[in-house]
Amino acid sequence: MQIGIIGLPNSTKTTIFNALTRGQIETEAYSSGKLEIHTAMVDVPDPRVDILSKMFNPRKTTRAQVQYNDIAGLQRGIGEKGGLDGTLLNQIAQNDALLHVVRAFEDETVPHIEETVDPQRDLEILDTELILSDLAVVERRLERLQTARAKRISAPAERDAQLKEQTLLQRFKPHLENGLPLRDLELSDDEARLVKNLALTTIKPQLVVLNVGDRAITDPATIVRYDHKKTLLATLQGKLEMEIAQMSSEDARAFLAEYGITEAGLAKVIRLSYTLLGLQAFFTVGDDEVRAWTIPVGATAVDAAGAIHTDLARGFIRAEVIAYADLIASGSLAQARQRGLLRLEGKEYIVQDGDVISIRFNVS
Ligand SMILES: Nc1nc2c(ncn2[C@@H]2O[C@H](COP(=O)(O)OP(=O)(O)OP(=O)(O)O)[C@@H](O)[C@H]2O)c(=O)[nH]1
Ligand SMILES: [Mg+2]
Repeated sequence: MQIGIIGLPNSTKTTIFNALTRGQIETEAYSSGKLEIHTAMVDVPDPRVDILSKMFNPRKTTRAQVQYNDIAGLQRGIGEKGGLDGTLLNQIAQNDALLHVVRAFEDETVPHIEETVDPQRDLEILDTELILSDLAVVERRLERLQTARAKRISAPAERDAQLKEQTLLQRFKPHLENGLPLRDLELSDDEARLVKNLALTTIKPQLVVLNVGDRAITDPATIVRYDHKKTLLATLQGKLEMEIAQMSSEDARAFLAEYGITEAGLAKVIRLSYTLLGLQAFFTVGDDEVRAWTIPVGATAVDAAGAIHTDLARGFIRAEVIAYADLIASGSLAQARQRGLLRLEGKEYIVQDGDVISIRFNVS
């Protein structure tokens, strides 16, 4: 899973990136305005993995991971005239979801490119740039498809797909022209696949993070109104969270308690990202390794096998499954087996969040 951090210049993107990745990238009061990307992988915090690891005492414990990309270089006006610069656009488009950082704190020592602090306005400025950029992408692609049709340069099979794509893009265009993000549109899986390789940005699920500075505001609705599909809002105390992320876990716990913060920003943002992207975890366990894996909600046992290795999906026979809570309540896998809590499931079984799974397979 890759999450791209976007926001206006000096909106505190790098601060949030550091908070999420325990990073030490320098943050500055003045924005350089250059295209600059920082990348880091982060373990997904999941207390269930710690507990399973204690139970099995494996040689290796592997957590699911998320990659954060801190993308600088967006500003007002950038989406007009043919859209975003190709490199910047690709940097944004390669992510599964976008984390949009918006400044929501006053501090005279930190300049604001729009002079005043106004989260609603800032949210809309960047939104508009991305919508304009998508509109440029859609118009360019429509032109290309029309030329291909006029010149009949495509093979018949390809022509059918292109016609479908054209119909879909013709639906996108007025929607974008009305100033709305593409993620508001209901798309079938087939439709989503048709435009997957176009560098569209507003089609991506978006998590808006309001940096509230040192104010303990937890309800984003008190700051902005932003009602879109596949969109979640959260508040973070940016600088504070960054400092917490850079502490030892013991110090961090004490600090969180002192400030009345119930969940560290890192955990909160990852949790929301999972919700936003419709993801969940399942586990594999053993003396060798306890490991967390990420799959979409609704994925089947054979999908889970495929997440581990394509061979496991190909040679899939059965999945041996136990719910996390049942395993913990039993005390051990052997006990759980004795109690008859391990189930054998077939290919079509819908995996539940926290399932502990062992795949039986046969590849010849
Ligand atoms: N008072 C206060 N200042 C903050 C907070 N979070 C970040 N800042 C300051 O805001 C300034 C800009 O932060 P950055 O994280 O560098 O912003 P950015 O969006 O990465 O900037 P560019 O990449 O240059 O566009 C820095 O001086 C930070 O110290 C906060 O919670 N409170
Ligand atoms: Mg930065």
